Formats: sequence, structure tokens, C-alpha cells
Amino acid sequence: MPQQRQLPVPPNWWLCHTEVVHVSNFIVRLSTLAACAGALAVAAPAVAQDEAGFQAYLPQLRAQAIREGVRPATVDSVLPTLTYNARVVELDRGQPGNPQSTRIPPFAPYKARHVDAARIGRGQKAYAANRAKLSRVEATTGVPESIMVAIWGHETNYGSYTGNFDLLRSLATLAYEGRRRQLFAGEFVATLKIMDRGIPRETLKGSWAGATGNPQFLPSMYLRLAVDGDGDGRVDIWNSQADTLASIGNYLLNAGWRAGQPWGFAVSVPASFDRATLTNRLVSPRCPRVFERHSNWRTMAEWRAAGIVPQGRSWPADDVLATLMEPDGPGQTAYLLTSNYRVILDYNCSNFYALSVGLLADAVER
Ligand SMILES: [Ca+2]
Repeated sequence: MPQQRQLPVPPNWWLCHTEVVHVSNFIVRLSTLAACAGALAVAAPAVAQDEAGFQAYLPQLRAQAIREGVRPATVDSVLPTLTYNARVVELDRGQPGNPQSTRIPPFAPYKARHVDAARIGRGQKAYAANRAKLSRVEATTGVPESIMVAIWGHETNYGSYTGNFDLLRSLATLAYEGRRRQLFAGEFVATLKIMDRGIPRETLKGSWAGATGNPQFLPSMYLRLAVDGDGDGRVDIWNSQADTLASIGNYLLNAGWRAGQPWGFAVSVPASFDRATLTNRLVSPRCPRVFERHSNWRTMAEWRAAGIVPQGRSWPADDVLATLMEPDGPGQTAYLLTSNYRVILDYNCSNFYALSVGLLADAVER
């Protein structure tokens, strides 16, 4: 799902409910769990997470929606149908909690699973079936047709699974649960606004965390960036392939895609290569652990002069900038990554995701 759909996870949110017990932003070890449990027990008034509490919270969501201009009739058609969804909270709490301690696995097995013959084959069919629409989108956005197809393939396996959670129920539950109330209340209201635009409630299904439709946009992302690709006047990322692909293209254009540049490509690094000079000293404010795996920026001419050799393609223009990443370490396939790779990271901030999207796009086009 797009980066904006990635959920900002406050440090240590998994330890205890931050509204009841404040946990500092410093490293808190798992042993603190016991302390949190104790604190929860004494912190009064502890609000039980249950149906009654959920129902008592809903008027707040109603007020916010009305304040933000949702039609009262829309709000009132939805609110009486909502119930607390304990499963969503369970899934939210099951998210990886402490990425600092997670060892980074090798890329090769991930690639084998995500850029496999079946996904390439389905991508080639989708690509062939949508060429006319795709070339129109590429002409207006500069985003290669194959990249749009590869994102679609990664997000929902070309629309074959888009999620079955009732968005409004999930988002209201997560807003009530409270750890990221502002985010989820905002997405809840955005979902109501989508209904105001004529999309029926039963269409608004998605992942437990609110990503919806073929491109797995958050509702606010839909409002901002989804577009009508087939010209029927509706922006339907749930049923229309043209709208899906055009919306992905528009997303990537908005995130800064540069026409005419590759996302990156595989390279061989000479055994004698001096990595000491490559360190990237900038710390990204956004998902820093993803960006810290990239070298500093150099031009293609500089990489060539350093002995890097492209695998199975020629060099792009000399002045195109790229970083180097060696996901499986020295001696294995490495990648030069342009600013367009960063745009894919904007959709989903994971190196494995972005590399797989790029490689799937290349395979689909082949
Ligand atoms: Ca349409």
C-alpha cells in the first residue's frame, strides 16, 4: 500500500495503551510489559475496549464527519450499523513492534516468491489486455506502463484479493481503540466522503487497516489522487482496471516520477570495490532503516568509472544520479537505484517491495 497508507507507529505502542500509560520515546524493553500491565490496572478510569465503549465513542466520529462536510444522511445511514471489531484490533496489535531488533533477511528468497513465473505471466496478460489504456496513462504521467502493472500485481495480485473488511467498521474501531486516533478518524471521515461521491457502502471493503480497491489506496488517498481512467465519469478503483492503472500512475507522478529514467537495474560490483567511500551520511526522516541501506548518490558516469557493470542492459545517460544497494551483501547481485526507485518507496516504504516492483515490471515488459 502507498507510503501514505503506511501507518505511523509511535515507538513502543505495542507495549501498552499510550492514552492510559505514557511510554517515553526511549528504548523500552519487553520487561516493561509487566510494568505496563500493572500501570493499566491502576490507571483510572481505565476504559474497557468493548462494544459499549465503542458505541459511546461514535458520536465523536459523527461530529467530526459533520464538521468536515459529510452529508448528515450519509453519516446516519452508517453509524447505526457499526459494531466494534475485535479482530481488527488484534491484527493491529500483531504488527511487528520493534523493527530495530529485526535482522534483515536476504532478498533472493523474497524475490523468488514475489517475482515468480505465475505473477510474471499474469502481469504479461494484464499488460497485453490493457495496452491502450496504459499507453494513454504513460503519455500523460511519464510512468512506464509496466510499473503500473507491477504495482497492481504486488498490491492485489492484479485485483484477485483486495480485502474483505468493511472499511467503515475497521476504521471506526481503530479510531476508537485510540493509539492512532487522529489518523483513523480522518480515514473514517474520508470513507464517508467517498460515499458522498456516489460509491456504495458495500463496495468500501479492504484490508483491516483501511487500504482499499485494486491499488490498495487509503480512503484519503483515493480522494486526493484516484482518477477516472476510462472516462465514464466515475472513479472506480474497485472494478475498473483503467481507473486502477490511471490512479496508480497519478500517484507515482504526484510522488515525483521522472519520465525517461529507469527505476534502477542490476549491476555487478568488482571484487576490489572500495565501499568505504559510499557511506550515506544523510538520515532520512521517513523510514530511515530503508534508506540507510543505500549508498550516497553518484552519477552513472561515476559508477561506471568505479568499475560497476550493468547486468544485461546499457548505461542510462551519464548525468542520471543513482545510489547503490547490495541487498544480499558483497559478491551478490547489486542494484543502482534512481530517484524513481524512491517514488516506488513512496508507495510502500520497503526495499524488497520496491525492488520486486521494478524487477516484475522489467519481466512483464520483456
Ligand atoms: Ca471510470
